[in-house]
Amino acid sequence: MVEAARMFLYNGTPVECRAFGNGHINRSFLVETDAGKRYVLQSLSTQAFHDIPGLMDNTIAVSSYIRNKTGDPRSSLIFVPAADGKYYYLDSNGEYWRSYEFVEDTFSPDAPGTMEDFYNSAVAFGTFQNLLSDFPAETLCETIPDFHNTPDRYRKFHEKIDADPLGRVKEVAEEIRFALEREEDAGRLQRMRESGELPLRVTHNDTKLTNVLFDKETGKPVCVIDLDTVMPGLSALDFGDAIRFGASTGAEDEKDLSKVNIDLDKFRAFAKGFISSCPALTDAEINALVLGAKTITLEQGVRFLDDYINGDVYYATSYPGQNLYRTRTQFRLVSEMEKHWDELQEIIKETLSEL
Ligand code: GN1
Ligand code: MG
Repeated sequence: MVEAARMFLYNGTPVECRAFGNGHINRSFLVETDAGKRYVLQSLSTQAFHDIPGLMDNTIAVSSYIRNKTGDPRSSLIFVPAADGKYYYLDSNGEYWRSYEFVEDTFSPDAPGTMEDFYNSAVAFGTFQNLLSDFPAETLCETIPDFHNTPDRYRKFHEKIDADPLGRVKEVAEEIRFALEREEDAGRLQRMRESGELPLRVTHNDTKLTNVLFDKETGKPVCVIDLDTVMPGLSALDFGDAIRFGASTGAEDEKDLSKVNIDLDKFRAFAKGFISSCPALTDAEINALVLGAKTITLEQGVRFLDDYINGDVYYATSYPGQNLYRTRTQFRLVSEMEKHWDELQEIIKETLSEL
C-alpha cells in the first residue's frame, strides 16, 4: 500500500493512509497528503476482474463523458495518474492499484439508508443511465463477461453443485431447491435481451445505494461511483439491483429472516425517482422493472450460494457462514416480491400515471 501510495501523482506527499469503505471485492484506503489533499486508493481484485487496463479505460471514458456532458466537475470521480501516465499501478507483488480524488463534503449512506437517500439514489442512477443513453457502448470492454447473464450464472451454479468441493451441498439442499425451482423464470430477461425485446443500454450493474455520494449539506446526489462493472446491460437489472439492496428492510446478511421484507414505500420512491429521471426508457423496459428486481435478487442469491459452496473465495466475508446468511436474505426477498407481485406492478402503473 505504501509502495502504491508513492506511485500516484498526488498533490503533496502521503502522510497518512487508513482502511476505508465496505466493498465486497476491492480494498479501499483513504490517503492524506501533507498538502491537505485526500485521495481514495484502491487495490483491485484480479479474481473478479481479469482485464484491469480495460476496466480503467472504461472508467475513465465514462467519467469524462459524464463530466463533459454535465459541465459539473463533481459529477464523476477524478482519477489520478501514476508516474508513468497510466491510471493504474501494478506493484511488485502483482497487485493492481488505482486512485481518485476524495470528494469532500459528501457522504455515502450505510445500508439501507433513509427514504430520502433512497429516492435521491434513484435520481442518481436514473440520471446516470440517461446521460449514457448516447454513449458509444461498443467502445466499452466487458470487465466481467456475462456478469448479469442469469442463465449463465445458473450454469456455473450447477457446475459448483456437481463439484461440491467442500461437501457443503448437503447442508444447503433447501436453498438449492429454492433456486432451481425458479431457474426457468430467472432466464426470462436474458431471453428478452437476446430477442431484442429489451434494448441494450450502458448500465452501472452495481446500483447499491452505497455507490452514490451525497452532498453533506443538501443531501442531494453528487455522483455515482464504482464504475468497475459499467458495461452494456439491461435497465431493469440496474433498477432491480437497487431495490434488492435498498428496499429490503434487513441487512444483506440479516440472520432473522422475519426482519427481511420488501418496503413498498421505498419501492415506490425508487420507481418515481428512476423513471422520472430516465426518459430514455421504453415501455417494454418499464414493464420489465418488477421482473428485474426479482431476477437480480435471485441471481445474487445464487451467486452468494455458489461462493458458499465453493469455499467463500469471491466475496469478502467477516465471519464463517456469512455467504449463506446473505443467500437466505436474497431468497427471502424473492419470496416477498412474489407475494407482493401485483402490488409492485400496480405501483409502477401509478408512478407512470403520476408523471
Ligand atoms: C459486490 O464490492 P461491491 O460491494 O461493490 C459485487 C456485486 C454484488 C455485491 C453484493 C464486481 O459489489 O455484483 O451485487 O457485491 N461486485 C462484483 O453486495 O462482483
Ligand atoms: Mg461494486
